[in-house]
Amino acid sequence: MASRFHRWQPASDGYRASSSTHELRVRSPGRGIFRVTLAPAGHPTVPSPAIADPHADGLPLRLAEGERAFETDHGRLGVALSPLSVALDGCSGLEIHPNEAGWRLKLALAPGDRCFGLGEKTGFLDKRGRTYVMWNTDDPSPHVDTLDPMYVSIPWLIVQTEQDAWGLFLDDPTRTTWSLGDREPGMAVVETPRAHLDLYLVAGPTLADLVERYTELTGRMSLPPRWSLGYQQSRWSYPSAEALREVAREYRDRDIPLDVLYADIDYMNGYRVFTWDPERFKDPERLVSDLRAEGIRLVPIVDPGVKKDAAFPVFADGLTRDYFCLDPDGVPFIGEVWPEDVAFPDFVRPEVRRWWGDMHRAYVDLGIEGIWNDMNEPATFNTVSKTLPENARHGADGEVPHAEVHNLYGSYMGQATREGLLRLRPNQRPFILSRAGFAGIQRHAALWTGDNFSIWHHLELSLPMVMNLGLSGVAFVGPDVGGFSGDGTGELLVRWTQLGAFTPFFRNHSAKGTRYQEPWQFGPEIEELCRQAIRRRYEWLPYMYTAFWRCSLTGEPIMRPLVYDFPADPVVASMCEQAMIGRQLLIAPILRPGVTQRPVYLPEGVWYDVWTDERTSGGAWTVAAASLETIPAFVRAGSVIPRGPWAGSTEGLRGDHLELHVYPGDLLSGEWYDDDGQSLDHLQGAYEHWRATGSVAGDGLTLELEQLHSGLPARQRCLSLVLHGATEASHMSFGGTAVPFEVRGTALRCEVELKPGTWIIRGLT
Ligand code: MIG
Repeated sequence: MASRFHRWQPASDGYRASSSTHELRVRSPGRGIFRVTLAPAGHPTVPSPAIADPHADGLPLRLAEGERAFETDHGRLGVALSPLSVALDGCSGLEIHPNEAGWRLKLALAPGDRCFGLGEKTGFLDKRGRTYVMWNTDDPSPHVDTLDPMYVSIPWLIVQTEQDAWGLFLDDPTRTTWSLGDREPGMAVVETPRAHLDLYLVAGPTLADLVERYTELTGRMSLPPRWSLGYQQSRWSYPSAEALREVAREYRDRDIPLDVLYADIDYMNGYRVFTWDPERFKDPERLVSDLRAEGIRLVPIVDPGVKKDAAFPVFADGLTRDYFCLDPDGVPFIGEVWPEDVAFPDFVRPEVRRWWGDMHRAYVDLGIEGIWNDMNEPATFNTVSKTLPENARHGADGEVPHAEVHNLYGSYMGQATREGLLRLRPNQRPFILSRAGFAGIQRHAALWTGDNFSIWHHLELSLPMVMNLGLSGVAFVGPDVGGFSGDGTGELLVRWTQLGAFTPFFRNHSAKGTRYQEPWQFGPEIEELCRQAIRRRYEWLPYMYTAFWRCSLTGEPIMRPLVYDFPADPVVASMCEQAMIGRQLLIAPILRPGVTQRPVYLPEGVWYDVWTDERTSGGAWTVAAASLETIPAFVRAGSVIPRGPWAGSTEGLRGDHLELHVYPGDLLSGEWYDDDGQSLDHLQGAYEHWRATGSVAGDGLTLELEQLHSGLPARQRCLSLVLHGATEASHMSFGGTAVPFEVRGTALRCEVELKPGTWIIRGLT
């Protein structure tokens, strides 16, 4: 880009400036969002599939400040042409420099600036001080801080300054590099090898604003089926239908809730996708329906590699249609995965996605409702890079080099699978779990964080990893509970299960050759502790489900760092050994063996210990007791939390018994969302949404329960109202009628019919 840019010219959707070789464009695709593209003249930049709606209308843009800034009604972007740099209002400038065939971006970081986001990365919450590469990779080594890259690439950086936060999304699926105050002290340096620079600058000022805007751009998770929020058990592998039935039997006999069992790769006939081993899985339809009768869904794994076997119809058909990725010579690239030689479907092409999606009829016809996508980086064992060569070819004419779409492969596979399931089961929510992905993966699949180890460090690591994914738009995520590789201990499993009960995705999974990891494998004491933790998940499901619904509307992460909710508190600036689950619950998991108490920081306000109802004033550290049955957990004063009795599976949660748990504070608020848990009818209004608001004054409490939306058939339901931190009252009424109540330890409780009304308590002590 040797030559200079001429003056700004208005364009159909923004402004452009040209040099003799390049075209620079500025647009505003949404409130507080500016898109800056820089590309060789005559070669317009096309958004990647990360962008949910590439045709969305932008906002009108005005030139301001003597052509040195652009304005919309919702923000301002400063732009200098020589040297080229862009800056959101009040934020430091991002310099743009040519770099070999691509670009280098430079940004000065102030000493207190923190770096969040970047999707799935090892290390702590603040990513500053290291260099990260975006290149989806299946690396079996332990996920220590120096291991990079991982399975997922999300080129979205949040810069949290001491005042506010802003974000940078580089819509570029190639191998970009992010050096955050590492190679150049005090500088963030981002490099792309691609000639097309496609940059979004997103204004805050809060993390909540940023995630909302980023997910407006890259899309949001659609509400998953309720069963996928339940507890799940997996193993590489339960090798036969009988083995799976046995696990289901154990869960039911032991009265431990369970919603999902997984069939890992050994269910297949010679690792051929869409098939079942004729001996070990003689009657999969029967297996699926028998498990289903117990409230358990079976989710099979589906890898992208199609066994190279002329007699295997999927391979033969894919070959005839030319649907596989090609090597540089134009013949199908043959990798080596579990089935030995395999070809890789070219998911980049819509017709291939459709073909693949339709193939899921083989599963859907058996009653299967969810699919687990693995190895979709894609991983192969027979190349040095452990993936396709960068010059392998995609596209109908083999015109797209692998290097340009590598990071998209997993997302495209998730899209193919989701769209296929939606076609095959119209109006039923699919569940897809993926290992790899790019920005926007949240529209297609949930993620688990891959092959961790059964070690305490990986329990701790899961917190910042899940939270940075949440800040990167992917809220439905969790680690393998108990750890995947290596043998764990009973104590580790208990602590991990206690945390898992509050992470968005909650699945116990373990590797071949390691110790079995179901809750009962470590003796009756450990089993009982896991049972309690898993039941807790079901008790809190109304709260979790409501948080999932919120997330589907605004992108609001379900599990997030404290800085998200308390941005002004310097103590929590980079904190990641505690987390918020939704707006009202704070958890502080135990992360070391033999530990039965831990320091917990409670931000400003008053907090209730969930297990003892003890009140503590925040803005201070406290020490929480945590014998092996307890995960320290605190609720903000003023919260009204929907809960319910546990059941053996989400199916048992009939929604005919709701509990509202009230934690007194000056002002009370809470909400509850419910629907049928499985169809898309909620998008047409078939849901209900309740709001509780009220106050505590003197010795009285008033709580008004309103139904903001009632789109479900009316039915008789029971509501338990529970007031925590109180031991006596003189009078209680609901909807104008006096109601009897009982004192249970440190709470007062009454049962009424669930309907709108006002709960009034007098004479509280
Ligand atoms: O090369 O399917 O991350 O969850 O159990 C290992 C076998 C392949 C890796 C996944 C893991 C799964 C395993 N897979």
